[in-house]
Amino acid sequence: MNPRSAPVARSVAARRAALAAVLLAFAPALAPRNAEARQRARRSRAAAPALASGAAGATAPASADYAARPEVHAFIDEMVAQHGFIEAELQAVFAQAHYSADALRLIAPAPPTFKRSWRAYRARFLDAQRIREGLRFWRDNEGWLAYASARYGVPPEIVVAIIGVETFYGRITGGFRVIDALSTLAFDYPRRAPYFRGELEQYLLYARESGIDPGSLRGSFAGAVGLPQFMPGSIRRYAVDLDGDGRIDLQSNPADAIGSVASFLALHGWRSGEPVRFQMRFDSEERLAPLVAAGIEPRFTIGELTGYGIASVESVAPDLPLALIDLPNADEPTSYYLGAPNFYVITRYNRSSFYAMAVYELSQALAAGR
Ligand SMILES: [Ca+2]
Repeated sequence: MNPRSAPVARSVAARRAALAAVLLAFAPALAPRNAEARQRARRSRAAAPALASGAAGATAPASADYAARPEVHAFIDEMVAQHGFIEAELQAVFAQAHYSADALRLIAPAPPTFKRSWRAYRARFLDAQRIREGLRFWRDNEGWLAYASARYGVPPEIVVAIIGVETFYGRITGGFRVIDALSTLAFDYPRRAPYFRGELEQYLLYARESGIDPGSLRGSFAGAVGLPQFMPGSIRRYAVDLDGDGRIDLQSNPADAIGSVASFLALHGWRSGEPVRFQMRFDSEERLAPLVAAGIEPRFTIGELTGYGIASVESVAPDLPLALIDLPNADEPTSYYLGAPNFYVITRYNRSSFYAMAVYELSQALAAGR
């Protein structure tokens, strides 16, 4: 992940080079966050008979007995050599790890024929119940939200909205054993095996540091944990003990979840007091194509965008870097916005413009409802 937005590229050559870098950065699949949204999307896709073979990228396991697999032995050897784990203890952990066909089905990418719709996605997260429960979560945790906001410079409504989109304020945190999900994705999902082997390593380290039985923790199909759905590597890098009780608890402690979301955004470059996005007008959709291709990393000033027939509806600081954000609506016209650096920061939490825009719009609905 590259947490910082690049300086504004001014020459065409520089833009092309930057574009190539952006495209490379986005080549991997979306970060497996936002368990609820992705599970819902997968369920709705799976409901269509033509899409039923969604796990086509998965391979059948060589053996569901992970402790007996040579690649698991090699992984254990690495953990012993690099981190001083005890071999017999890890053997016992993997003897208890189970292959999860559900994890593979849920993580499989959408088929290329799937038509994404921002309006349909938005409607799932901007409903009355999610707004009402978000206001309740805000009231119940007002002190911690104010404290985290002061400490990290991230507005409370953004933190509440992320927890709301991720897990409905902690109601849906995932029922997969993390060891099952990560073992399956590390050893039976070749497409992203290196990533999930890394997360499995982080998970074992996290469990050891925290005195947690690696077989006990539950999370999403991708191994994301707790109210904010942090992957194990993110827990170790970004999570904080906001209430100062000596342990980081993202599963049941809203204070630690709130502090950890704010910490994550701050460490990924959140700019305190700056906007997230702007509404815009444009002359012709054809002229927008190169800006769509340039990706979501903000690199154009409003002055440069004027050259593409774009005007912001709201006033924009002349030196603020912006990106064109395109949100397809299936067969209906695409929605377009100007994304500021803070929009890009939200996409570091989950690499999806739909996700970041839903978080922002929910945050605005929550702030308006206070
Ligand atoms: Ca704590």
